[in-house]
Amino acid sequence: MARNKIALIGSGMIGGTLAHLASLKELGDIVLFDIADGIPQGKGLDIAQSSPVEGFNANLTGASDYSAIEGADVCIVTAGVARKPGMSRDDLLGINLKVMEQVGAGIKKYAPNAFVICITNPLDAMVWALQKFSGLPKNMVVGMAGVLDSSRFRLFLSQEFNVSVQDVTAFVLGGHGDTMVPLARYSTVAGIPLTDLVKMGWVTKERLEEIIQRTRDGGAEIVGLLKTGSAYYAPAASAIEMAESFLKDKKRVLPCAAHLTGQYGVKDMYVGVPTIIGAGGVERIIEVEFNKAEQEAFEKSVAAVAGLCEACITIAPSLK
Ligand code: A3D
Repeated sequence: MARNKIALIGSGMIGGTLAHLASLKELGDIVLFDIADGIPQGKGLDIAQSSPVEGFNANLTGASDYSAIEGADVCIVTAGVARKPGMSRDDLLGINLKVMEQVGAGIKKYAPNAFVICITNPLDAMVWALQKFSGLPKNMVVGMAGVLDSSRFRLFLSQEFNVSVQDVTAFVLGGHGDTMVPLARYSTVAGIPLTDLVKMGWVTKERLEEIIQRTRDGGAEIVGLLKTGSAYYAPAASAIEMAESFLKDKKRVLPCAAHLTGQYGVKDMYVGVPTIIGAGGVERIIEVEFNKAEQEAFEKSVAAVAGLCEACITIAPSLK
């Protein structure tokens, strides 16, 4: 049986980390793509040279021509620009929208059967535009944000409670980052909802709110520390978890920016919701009931994403 082929479109900080993680996990052969000629080739060769030491089998190649991604099973898109201190994700919209147009055309031509995971920011608008530019089936194009947001939330909760990260689950919905909607009722420590942990005196409501705000600002905290770019280890690990669920038909329940066709009252938009990812791409969207406060927070988040999609249409009217 031939190995899977994974195309990484964008070979910057996240792209390089994706290549390393996918190699270590032996997810398949890897093509790194970038417009900066030499970077994908250099990173591919460097990682390949670690294979005898690490003991993994994978072919790594670098390219600046889309024909190299031909027949890819998975495409992970990080092409574009990342935030610098003082920038919001939304500041990236104009530049990255043009990049999505090129990437969409490349995927449409050479990898129309791929499962596509978009990471480029502003995430919820870029994945929406990428699906339209590529014309791929909507269930085969998703955005990575929820896995990262919930991973950050899980880490901060595990540190607060002094328990293993493995025993903390988190449930987040909505747009990426600032308007993320964490559902405390569905986030647990070993099955005990956070709302019960408040009653049990493990954490106050106020402290929980601080942790949620730190999670929302999780990306900005790292941008502020790094000063030259944004987070890449955790975003890469999160996208790899999604790719692995597709490639191995694991049917993981993962929060992703998925195309909604009326679920949660939202139509033709990508918003973070719990999904099941298997060999069929997004195989199911899980709909839970909201209470009033959750509904309001979700609607606010959806409105923010809708505003970004409108801004995309102004720049690229063909997206309408
Ligand atoms: P960076 O290290 O700058 O890599 C981006 C790469 O894209 C560079 O190597 C560029 O040369 C390349 N590139 C630019 N234009 C094109 C093009 N037209 N075609 C192909 N390649 C191109 O950034 P990064 O890897 O740190 O981040 C990549 C993206 O992910 C940014 O937009 C970030 O904002 C975003 N990001 C999203 C999350 C989410 O959780 C959604 C988290 C962290 C970063």
